[in-house]
Amino acid sequence: MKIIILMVLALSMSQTSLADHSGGSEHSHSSKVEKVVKVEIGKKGFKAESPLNFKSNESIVLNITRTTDKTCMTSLKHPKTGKLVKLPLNKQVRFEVGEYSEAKEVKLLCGMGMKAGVLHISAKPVKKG
Ligand SMILES: [Cu+2]
Repeated sequence: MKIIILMVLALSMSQTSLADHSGGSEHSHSSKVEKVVKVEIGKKGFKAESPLNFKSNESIVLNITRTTDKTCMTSLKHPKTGKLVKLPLNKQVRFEVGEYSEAKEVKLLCGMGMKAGVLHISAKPVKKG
C-alpha cells in the first residue's frame, strides 16, 4: 500500500512540476546556429562558395574539398586547437571551427603557417547585398 501511495504522490508531483515549467518553455538554452560554407582548394587556391562572413552566435563549419595536388594546403591548422586537419585529395572534409563570441578576423593557415583564408566574424548581423 505504501508503495502505491508513494507512486501516486510522485506522479502528481511530476505533473505539477511539468505544469510549472510549461509557461517558460520559450526560454530555450542557447541553440546553436550552424553555418556551413563550402570551400574548394584547387588550382586557383582557397575558394569559398560564399563569403566567409559569420555572426558571433554561429557555429562555423567549412566543408573543404582539395582538388589539386599542386598546393601546400594539404592540411589546415585548426584556429582554435592548433591541430593539423588533413585534407585528402578529392574528399570533402568537415572542418568544424566552432563559435567565436566576439567580432574577430580568424586566419586559416596551412601546415607551413601560410595564410589560406580568413573568417570574418561579426558581432552584428551580417548585411545582405
Ligand atoms: Cu602553405
